[in-house]
Amino acid sequence: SMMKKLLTLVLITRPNQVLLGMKKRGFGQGRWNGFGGKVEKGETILEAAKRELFEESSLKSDDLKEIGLIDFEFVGDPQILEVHVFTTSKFEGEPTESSEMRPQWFNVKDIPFDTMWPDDHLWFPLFLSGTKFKGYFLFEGHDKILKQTLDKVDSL
Ligand code: 6U4
Ligand code: NA
Ligand code: NA
Repeated sequence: SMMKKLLTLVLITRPNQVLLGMKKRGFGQGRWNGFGGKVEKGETILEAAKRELFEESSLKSDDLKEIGLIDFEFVGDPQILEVHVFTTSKFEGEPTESSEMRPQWFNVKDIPFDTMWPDDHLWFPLFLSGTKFKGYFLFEGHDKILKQTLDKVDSL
């Protein structure tokens, strides 16, 4: 709807590690995150996830699996961000810095939550254990969560 914006977020894994990118500009600048962005007219959410992954990291994957769905609301903004979270361990290419993201592998025990969106430490454990989830977070600004829900689900 007019008040929902569709976004993607892709988390690439290899044994005991996750690939994150330092966002160099735009929304979430200065934070480590997965790769993703806005779904454009005429593409599916999955197509958008693959496109943004390639644009931001140079990686290609035909194996993206949706594992999470998170709605973000910001006080004073009627638009909800509906973020579709995907993951895979099957990909081609070498992570390469783009104008938007500087990729780096992190050990799962060493994920830089202090330099990530404040919701991430809440749902990353579900993602890392292969548990599908749905969440809702109400933010005041970009640093403070006022309300939240997070549920494991069987399907998205
Ligand atoms: P463009 O048009 O590419 O300049 P930009 O403003 O940089 O857009 P974009 O498209 O990269 O934003 O999308 C924002 C990304 O941040 C998406 O992958 C979704 C993700 N994101 C937004 N809020 C988040 C949050 N609270 N936690 C999180 N990821 C979030 O982990
Ligand atoms: Na983006
Ligand atoms: Na984008």
